[in-house]
Amino acid sequence: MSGKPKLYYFYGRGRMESIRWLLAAAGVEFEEEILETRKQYEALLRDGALLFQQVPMVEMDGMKLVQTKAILQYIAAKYNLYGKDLKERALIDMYVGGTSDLMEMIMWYPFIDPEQKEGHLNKVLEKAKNRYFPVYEKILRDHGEKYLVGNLFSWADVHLLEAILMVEEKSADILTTFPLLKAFKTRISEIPTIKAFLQPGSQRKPAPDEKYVQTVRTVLQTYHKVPSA
Ligand code: GSN
Repeated sequence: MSGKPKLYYFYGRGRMESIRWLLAAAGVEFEEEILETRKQYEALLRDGALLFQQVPMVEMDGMKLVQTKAILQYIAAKYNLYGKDLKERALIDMYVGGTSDLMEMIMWYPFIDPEQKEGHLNKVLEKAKNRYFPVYEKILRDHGEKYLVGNLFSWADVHLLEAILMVEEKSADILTTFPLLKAFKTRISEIPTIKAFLQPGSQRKPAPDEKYVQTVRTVLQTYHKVPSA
């Protein structure tokens, strides 16, 4: 064993991408087992490797971690990206909760029936613009600091940058009316570990395509019921 965390997921973003982002931001190298076939997934089930028969699963520190939020919280705490005290931790959880809700709506987009895609996307962009981004813009304006919580780089910053880039892929000029978020994006993107993750050839995954959707459906043998935005 290499000692590096090993990530079990598809070749795509889905629920694993925020975990990749957080490990990369923390400067932690990781390996990936890419699930391409139903057989691979069944082998994991047979081995009892997936506590709730679901991925993401991350093998690290002698554990087989599942449940995306638990995995992220463990990594954030282990690598000092989770605030200085319980109150900062609560703020980080709240801010990450918002960016998670926003990103989850975008995560479902490729699985939506074609005729519903445009309506879903419009709702997501409306919420980004009128519900989520104004909150983070105000937080940065009110305290005037570089980072969202405690004047210290945290998981909340990593998650917000991931969300901003994801929304920008759908609407390139979304930050026009959010000058502080624009500056935040530039600032956080310059952090060396993040800068490296943003370079081509990193373990960051591309936006989902039809092949990704088909692989997920084949491996899990499900047709996702998509929650509405
Ligand atoms: O956040 C979490 O990790 C869990 N609460 C949900 C994990 C989950 O739903 N995983 C899916 C694949 S990733 N995309 O949705 C999964 O493994 N589904 C198979 C199943 O039988 O539920």
